Amino acid sequence: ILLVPLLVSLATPPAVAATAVAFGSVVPVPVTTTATPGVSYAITTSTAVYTDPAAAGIGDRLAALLRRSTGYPIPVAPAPGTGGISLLLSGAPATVGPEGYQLDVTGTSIVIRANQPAGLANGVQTLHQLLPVAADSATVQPGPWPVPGGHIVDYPRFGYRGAMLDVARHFFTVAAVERYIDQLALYKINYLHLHLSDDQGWRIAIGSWPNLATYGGSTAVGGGPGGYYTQADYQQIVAYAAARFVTVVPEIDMPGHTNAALASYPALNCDGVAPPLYTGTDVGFSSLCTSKELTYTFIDQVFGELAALTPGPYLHIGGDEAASTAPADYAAFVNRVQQIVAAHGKTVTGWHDIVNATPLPSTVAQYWGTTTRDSAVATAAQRGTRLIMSPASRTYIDMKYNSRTTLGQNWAGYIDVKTAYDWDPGAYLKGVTAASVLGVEAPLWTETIVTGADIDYMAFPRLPAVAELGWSPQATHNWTAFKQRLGAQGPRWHVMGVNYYHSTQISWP
Ligand code: TNX
Repeated sequence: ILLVPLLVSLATPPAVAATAVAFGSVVPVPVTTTATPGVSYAITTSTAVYTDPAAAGIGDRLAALLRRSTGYPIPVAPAPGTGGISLLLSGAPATVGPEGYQLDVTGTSIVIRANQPAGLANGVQTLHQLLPVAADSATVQPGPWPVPGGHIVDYPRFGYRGAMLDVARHFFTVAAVERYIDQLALYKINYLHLHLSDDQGWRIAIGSWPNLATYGGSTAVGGGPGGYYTQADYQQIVAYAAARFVTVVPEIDMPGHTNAALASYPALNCDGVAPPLYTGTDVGFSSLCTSKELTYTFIDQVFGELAALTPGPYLHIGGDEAASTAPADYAAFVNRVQQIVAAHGKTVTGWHDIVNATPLPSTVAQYWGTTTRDSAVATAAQRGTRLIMSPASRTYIDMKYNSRTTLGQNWAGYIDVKTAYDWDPGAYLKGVTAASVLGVEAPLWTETIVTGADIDYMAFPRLPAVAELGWSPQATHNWTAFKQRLGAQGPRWHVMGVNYYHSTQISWP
């Protein structure tokens, strides 16, 4: 009598049981979800993926995901097909725009419709979250593979949903960045901002200024070996991201945060003397020499090479914490750098300090302050400057969760999940309306972050919280509902090997 249940429980794989997910248990929460109770689609050995030709790459990646855990052949064929999973660039409501989609799961098929490939990619990410958690296993699992039935119509609130990774304070390999890109894409984050230079390291090879990478990239916070991306490495990251509908925004921080560059080339210094490399964590002590013509030749050549390698629209010029640059010099410098970036056909983004210059109409300022009042930023917004919202006390995922967190900093406070989630990017800053807000971004500074497991720990579960603020309509904002959907992601992260923080604010299943 006792043996039978014991055998049954032994035969059930522990953490990866292939049970159906609740329909609508998706992060970010879709605009509208309608479950069809009692109906589900079963992925079987005869399931195929049918795609419009322009979406073949999206179909291939979905099929690869399904093959890995199901062991089924999952062929990819041109649409139309009968049954199976269809990715179609027709029949989507116009209201879902370029990034939205419609998803229908019935007993006989799964159909995702969108107006653009980006929309299909987002629909596939929703489908991914509706797959049993076991689908994220790297090895073949027994199944079954039910997808809950229902109808979703979904599109983003903001066009810019970003994450920043500081690869300057500590260097992260191409593989680590690609892993992060996969994690971003799962939560419909569509911009990856790479902080490629700072006092402690220069992380991108520049052909016309080779010492930047080879010498300026040779250390890191704490004195480690550092590292840098070759231009081929950078292009690989850009292409990997693009295939997942993530656009890379490269940042070269200036005029401050430039010790690595100043150490690499004596001529960039006003006194012609290169400082030593720096491995500490102070900020505000370095400045490019704003009065030297060579400085602008340098910037033109660096941004020229970067623009040629970067298909996305934005180049980020940093501009933060320029405490060693006189205010008038700072304003003139930023104004001139904006022109250089524009001459290379790109749009400037910069930390919000740049509103102290005269932003071009196209320039985007990234708000990183700790208060909800900033009159200079509000005035700039009223004059047309668009904002990316990264308030440090909400979105800085390098902040500790609480006083017991060993990684991270606390200058902007402690940020547990509710603090990261419970604010409105469209109404956060006094005097700034949602119309000025391009979107949100969660920056991860890495003074204390060294490994991929460290990135996981700080990003999860806060990154999905910020992702939901960027995607989901304000009308759906609800902490109680959010924390339930977020908790349901825990078993998936476990299967994926994500080292997430088990916040006590969430009841993890
Ligand atoms: C401030 S926020 C910085 C970074 C640091 C970060 C640490 C901003 C634009 N600059 O240089 O890494 O604090 O949290």
